[in-house]
Amino acid sequence: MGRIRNAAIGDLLSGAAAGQATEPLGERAVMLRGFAAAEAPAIMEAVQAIVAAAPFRNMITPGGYRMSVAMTSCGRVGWITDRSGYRYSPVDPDTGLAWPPMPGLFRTLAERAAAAGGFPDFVPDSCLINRYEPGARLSLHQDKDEQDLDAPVVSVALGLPAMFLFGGAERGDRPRRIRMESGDVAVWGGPTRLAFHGIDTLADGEHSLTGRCRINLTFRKALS
Ligand code: MD3
Ligand code: FE
Repeated sequence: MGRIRNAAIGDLLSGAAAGQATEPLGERAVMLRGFAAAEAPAIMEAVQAIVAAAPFRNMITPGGYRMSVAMTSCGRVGWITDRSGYRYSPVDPDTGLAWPPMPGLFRTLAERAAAAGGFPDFVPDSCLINRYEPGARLSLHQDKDEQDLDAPVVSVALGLPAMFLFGGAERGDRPRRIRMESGDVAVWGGPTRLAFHGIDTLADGEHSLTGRCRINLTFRKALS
């Protein structure tokens, strides 16, 4: 059976019936295995177009460290960090221009995933695009720069696999290690929205979709 026919069946059936595993991660948080697999090549093409207008860059933390993860954004605002702090900005500080608009493909994927995870009203206004090369990592942190913490975060993994570190409400809570693979989508809401989390050092490898890197999209409602 061809790729197009499989995608059509995937559109008609709900996750479980389509053979996609749904794993609970916490209260109001789920992992949708393979939810974005069929769309992954189209997502990567859209990422390339965004990166042509708003290149990946390794930003500086308020503490003065250069992040090993390279980032860019699309949507009404993008997440940035520099010596003065973390925040959302309507302008890309590297180009002085508005961030590229969020592609319809991105928005509908994020909204479908949020609905499948129990958040039917989610409308993202920002998509942070992270690029991990081998050796890059993201240390444990909370996402709390958004104005609306009742909205979930939807994350989409592409390319090389990574170990997601999923901690608790306190930085010192020992994190669980959850492998994320290309096409996996996670929805983080409710009390889990403020859990500490990070990505362990990316192992070297090669992926047919992305080459020698991992790309992660996180969709947020940053503005109220
Ligand atoms: C759990 N990104 O950009 S996405 C980030 O793979 C970030 O690039 C990671 O953490 C990445 O801030 C992980 C998964 C994720 C995103 C937000 C969360 C997990 C979350 C918010 C609360 C709890
Ligand atoms: Fe985060």
